Amino acid sequence: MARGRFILLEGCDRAGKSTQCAMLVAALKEKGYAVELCKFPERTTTIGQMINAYLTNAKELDDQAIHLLFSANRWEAMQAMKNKLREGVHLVVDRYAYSGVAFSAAKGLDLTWCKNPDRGLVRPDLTFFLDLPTSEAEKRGGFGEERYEKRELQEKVRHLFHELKGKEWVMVDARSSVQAMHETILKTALDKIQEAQNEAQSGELLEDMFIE
Ligand code: NYM
Ligand code: MG
Repeated sequence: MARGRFILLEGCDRAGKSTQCAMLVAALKEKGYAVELCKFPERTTTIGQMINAYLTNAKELDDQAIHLLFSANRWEAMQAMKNKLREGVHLVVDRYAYSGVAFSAAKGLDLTWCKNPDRGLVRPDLTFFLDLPTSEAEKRGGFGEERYEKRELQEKVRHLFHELKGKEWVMVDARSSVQAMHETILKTALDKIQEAQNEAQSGELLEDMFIE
């Protein structure tokens, strides 16, 4: 049995990631695939609750401290994610280490320093980057509710995402309709899953996030 595929959706705030993640999970399930949704930050854990307090402005933290908490929030999920992938379950993931680096570096932290705590996490097999101009994001409902949802910072984050673009990235124009985006994402994800199933070898996990 082939291992599950790690499919990530990344992007700036209000790009439509959560909607697309939910639609992708539902469509893959309907086709009979074992698939689960993961989300970062995962706000339900103890670390996640600290992150939530920071994002909702209930708590102040140094930039370095919150950066490390976001990373720890991924590491605390890692064993469970690896187990799922090895069991053949596909994971659809809403944000990951690219968000971690892009948001912290946008605040002025050193890029290499930002990557280091996430080094060695499982790397996604496929990353969709939902690209949306900041001027469009601002018009969408809810923008500005949380920390980081400010025009100037989002511009920097978007620029950094483009700099971080990895070889497994697929760019998606997030100005397209929800349905059009879904169709593109589903087709590409199915190709990736089927390509994996045709491999003679089931494939090892890619445990080399940010390791060149
Ligand atoms: N964010 C998210 C970070 O700053 N670092 C991270 O590692 C991750 C995963 O949290 N503005 C930021 C990006 C978002 C915010 O994410 C909350 P969401 O997807 O809106 O819950
Ligand atoms: Mg958000």
